[in-house]
Amino acid sequence: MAYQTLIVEIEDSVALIRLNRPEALNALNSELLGELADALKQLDDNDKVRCIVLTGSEKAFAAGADIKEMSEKSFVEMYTSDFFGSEADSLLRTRKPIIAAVAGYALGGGCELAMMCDFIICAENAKFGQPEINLGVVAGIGGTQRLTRFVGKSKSMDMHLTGRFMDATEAERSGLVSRVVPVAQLVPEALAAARKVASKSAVATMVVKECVNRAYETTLREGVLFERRVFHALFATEDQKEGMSAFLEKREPQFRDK
Ligand code: CO8
Repeated sequence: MAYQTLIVEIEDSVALIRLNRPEALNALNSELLGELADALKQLDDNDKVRCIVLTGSEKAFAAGADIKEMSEKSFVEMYTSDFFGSEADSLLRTRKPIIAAVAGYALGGGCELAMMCDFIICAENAKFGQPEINLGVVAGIGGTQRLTRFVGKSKSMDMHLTGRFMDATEAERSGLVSRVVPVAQLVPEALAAARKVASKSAVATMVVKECVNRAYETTLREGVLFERRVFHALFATEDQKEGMSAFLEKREPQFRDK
């Protein structure tokens, strides 16, 4: 998988995607987002891949949408091209788990991209922000909605209205990230987490993803009902029998994704 703006490696059932536009702190332009959508689709279709890690550099996960690319566009150009809408939608269609490993800046579209992943592990130097207000605009790929669900209204308003950055400690305290690790440990820790996810039943991991995401999209009652139905449905899988037998027989399960 050869790309201009990404480096993709696959090892032990885990794919690592590195955003690679160092000259622009991994700013998200059409080329990068198009390549990312393509890579995710291919990895989702690749039976050897069971979990995906998305990362940037030590300085920047991504410093936002590419301001140079956007600055001269008109409303009609943005609207008719559905600027970044289809790329964002295609990221969300990925059924395999995606872990964001964030070091340095995750700003604007970069913060939004991290939040579209399934969970975020960040390095101690991470800085999250939605500074679009400084450019006279607003977040455009879900920031006002997702950050609010992650950290609550008051902190989300603060971030969006002042454009201030949130450091790793605050991000963990606020529930935006699941873990904070030293910079050098970021990718190894994310890959280790991905290998752990990859060792589970792929059917069950897809179901977990659907269930947790449903919590953001429906009422509690409907979400709990959905969970109950898919919990029951998993009893139609061999992996459920294997997982429970392995526990009772005090051995490691051998999941076969069936
Ligand atoms: N776009 C384009 N280029 C960028 C971006 C960006 N978002 N961020 C950094 N760069 C470039 C700089 O222009 C610079 O390039 P050059 O060397 O050619 O001048 C290079 O990266 C290095 O950047 P700095 O010299 O500025 O590095 P610093 O360490 O001094 O500062 C910062 C780092 C604080 C990250 C600073 O670069 C910055 O503030 N960047 C902009 C952050 C920002 O405003 N992000 C939000 C962008 S808007 C957005 O994301 C909207 C999302 C929704 C769009 C979806 C559409 C539907």
